[in-house]
Order: sequence, then C-alpha cells, then structure tokens
Amino acid sequence: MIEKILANLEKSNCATDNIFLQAVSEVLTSLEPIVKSDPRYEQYAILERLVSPDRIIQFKIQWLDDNNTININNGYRIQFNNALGPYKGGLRFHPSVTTGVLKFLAFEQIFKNSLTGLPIGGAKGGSDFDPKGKSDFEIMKFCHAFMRELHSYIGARVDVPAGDIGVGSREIGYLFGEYKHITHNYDGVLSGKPYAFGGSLMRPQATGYGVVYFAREMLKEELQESLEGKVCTVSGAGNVALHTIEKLQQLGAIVVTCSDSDGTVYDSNGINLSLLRQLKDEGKRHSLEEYIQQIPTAQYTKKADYPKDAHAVWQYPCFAAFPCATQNELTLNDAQKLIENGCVAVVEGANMPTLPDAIEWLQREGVLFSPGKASNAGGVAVSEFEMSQNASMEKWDFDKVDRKLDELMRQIYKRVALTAKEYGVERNFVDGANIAAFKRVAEAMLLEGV
Ligand code: NDP
Ligand code: 2IT
Repeated sequence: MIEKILANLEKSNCATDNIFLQAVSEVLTSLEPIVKSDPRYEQYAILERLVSPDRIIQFKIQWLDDNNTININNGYRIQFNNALGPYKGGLRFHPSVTTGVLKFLAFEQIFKNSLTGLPIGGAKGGSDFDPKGKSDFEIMKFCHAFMRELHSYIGARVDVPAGDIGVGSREIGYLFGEYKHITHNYDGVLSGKPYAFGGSLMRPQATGYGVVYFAREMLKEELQESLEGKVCTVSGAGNVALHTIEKLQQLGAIVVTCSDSDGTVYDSNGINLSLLRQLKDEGKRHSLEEYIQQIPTAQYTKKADYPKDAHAVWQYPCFAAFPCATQNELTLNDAQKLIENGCVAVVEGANMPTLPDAIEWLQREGVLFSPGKASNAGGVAVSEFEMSQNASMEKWDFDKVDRKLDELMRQIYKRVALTAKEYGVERNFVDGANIAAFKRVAEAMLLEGV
C-alpha cells in the first residue's frame, strides 16, 4: 500500500517536489507496522488523505523598493491538515522557497504539532523574497504587501502563521500591523509577535532552548550523561542556532562552531556569544569572517572552498551535534566524520537537516538521533502558549513559560522513546516520532469522518 501511495505521489508531483517526497517517504516507511495493525486506516484512506494538502494558496506580491522600482515575488500558504486544530506553522522568506519546499515543511509540521499534544494543525507559507541586503523600509513594504494578499485566508481559529527562516519578530510585527490595518481586528492571528503587543515571553528563545531541553532528557535517559563540560557543534547563526548555543552554554557545554550560508567558524575556546549576537542577532547579516577579525585564534572556512557533499561544521570532534540551519545540511560524509570523531548524539534543531542515508548510518552506528519534528517542537509549542495567552488576555511570566516548555520537551521525548519501544524499534526516534504523531492525527481524522 505504501509503495502505491508513493508511486502515485511521484506521478502527481513535479521535480521540484523531491524534498516533499523525501519527507513523505520517511514518514510512510516508519508507519508500515502501524497501518497494518488497524484496518480502519486503509478503509478510510487515511494515508492517501494525509499526504495531500487541504489547499495550496498562491499569490503575487508586488512591492516598491527604495528606488521606487516595482518588484514581484511569489507568495504561498499551504494549509495541509487541520484535524487537530487551526492550521499552524511558520512563514519562510528565502529565495529557495517553492511549493515543494513549503509542502515538505507543512507536512512535517502536522506531525511535529501532533507530538506537542496541543490542539494545532499543520501549515507553512512564505515567499521567494530574499531579505538579504534589503533596507528596513523595504522589509516593511514587502511584509505589508505580503499581508495584503494573505489576510483573508488566516484567523486566530483558522490559520495562525509565525516565523521561520528570514522571518523573525520584526517581520511578524510588520505583518501584524498590516493585518490590523486591513481588518481592524486585534486578535492572535500571528504568533512570534514582539512582546510589546501580544507576544509571549520566551518565544524568541523557545525553539533553541527546547532543542537543548530535549537533548538533556535524551542523554540523561539513554546514556546517563549530561551536557556539562561536553564539546558540542552547532550549525547556523540564526534564531534557532543562537538560542541553542545560549542554552548549551548555560548548561556548561562548550560550543565550538557556528555557520551561515557562506562559511563556518570554529573556536576551540567556545563561541563568544555576545560577539556572535553583534553580527547576527535580530536580522543582522554581518559576515562570520568578522568573528575571526575580533578573535584571531578562531578559524573560518569558506563554504565555497568545501566539497559539495560535506560541510566544514561537521568535521570537528564533538560529543553532540546540533544542525540548526536548514534542510539537507548533514550528508552521509558528514555523518561518517562525526562518528569517526566520537559523536554520540545528533539533535536536529532545523527541519529535516539530515539526509536519509546519513540518518540510517548514524542509527546503525548507535548514535542517538533525534528528528527535528521532535526536538525542535518547542518553538511551535510556545507559539501555542502565545495563542492561549492572547485568547485569555493573559501575560505569563518568563519562568512559567520556561517551565512549561521544559516539561513539554521532556514529555515529547518520553512519548517518542516509549512508542519506539512499543513498536519494537527501541531508540529509533524517527519511527517513534512518526508513529506517535500519526496515531493522534489519524484518530482525529477517523472521528471527524470524510
Ligand atoms: P534564521 O533565518 O534565523 O536563520 C537561518 C540560519 O541558517 C542562518 O544562519 C542562515 O545563514 C542559515 N542558512 C539558511 N539557509 C542556508 C543554506 N541554504 N545553507 C547554509 N546556511 C543556511 O532561521 P531560523 O533559525 O528560524 O531557522 C533555522 C532552521 O530551524 C530552519 O530549518 C527552520 O525551519 C527551523 N525551525 C525554526 C523555528 C523557529 O521558531 N524559528 C522552529 C522550528 C524549526 P544566512 O543568513 O547566511 O542565510
Ligand atoms: O518549523 C517550525 O516549527 C516553525 N517555524 C515555528 C512554527 C510556529 O508556528 O511557531
């Protein structure tokens, strides 16, 4: 049955959708033991319905840059599945955005959101707009133009977008401002808002902190190990990477790398986070080369000087690795290097950063591997906390959100690890996550009928 679904999907999706097929194939392969166990899944065509988005909304975005030149971009929102609650998921602004990329992200989001145990469905959106080199006014004008098209499809109980690559609280602020301007409606239609008007404390930190809370629990339960004093490698230098580094350092780990799309920094004394923030925090886009101008004992490797199927950031010895930049950034070559250098755990902060053959290799060699849909779910979970605060007109303090996040990440780990055990694939957290997430979504789909 699963081969048939994949073959049909391949026929109906064009070549740019390979990344979507990669995500679906991983999930369906994990689900093999469970779909056979319950005839209702086949009878109600649950898998076929699950791999097809409810709707793909595409629109044209027209905006004027600072020279008053007209620019045109593609905008999208993919509402994939709302069996568990309103559509929920981020917006990505990056030139690589296509329907294929957004379908993969929205599909992953269904399962991630299910794992949180919270009432949220799966969606993703964004644009092929490139924020690099744009002025603050251009970002604002683009966000306003984007929302002019998006506003009629979203709502606090319909679909609640948030940030992702290229979209942080500044962009969410501009998007919210325009939404309010058009609709006169001050409700929680976006999450990740600035704290000054309806945002939740800790949402900026939530994904990265959640990744580390997950890692801490997994290492404690599986290896009776802690992160204190351990060398860790992190890729990326954006929202998720910065807060992963921050929490790792707070727990006493020594983080020796960070990266961006142009290169990698290695600092054996531990990344200087305040310097990194000066270069990269809140949409700043300085080159990481400036890091070594300030700290000459660190090393910088240009991406262009590196082979295509390997990444400098994974070549250094570490106890645990945290890919936090983008999809397909950890290859089989990288996995082999990590193992050779003694790495015991790979904890995904980004969405699907590890290639399928690399995952297989890591798992076979006994490296603990946590898929992003489990370990990076803290971001969307705190988004849901923000929706909850907006709906009840409350403001929770930092410690309350932090405690709830920590507890939720531990629950996700438990759910994933126990499910893997229950289905005879102990320590396979990919299968554990996919099966646990699927069961919840499928049950809701069965109860709701066709
Ligand atoms: P940011 O835009 O804040 O940062 C992205 C980082 O990744 C930047 O350092 C960027 O470098 C680097 N990067 C992006 N594309 C590439 C590429 N093709 N090759 C190498 N490096 C690249 O995004 P986030 O930190 O928010 O997102 C990072 C990952 O985490 C994504 O996979 C996202 O989907 C995922 N995620 C994000 C959540 C959130 O709450 N923000 C929640 C859960 C997952 P440069 O600036 O040079 O492009
Ligand atoms: O991939 C993700 O989980 C996000 N980008 C965050 C989504 C959200 O709605 O907070």
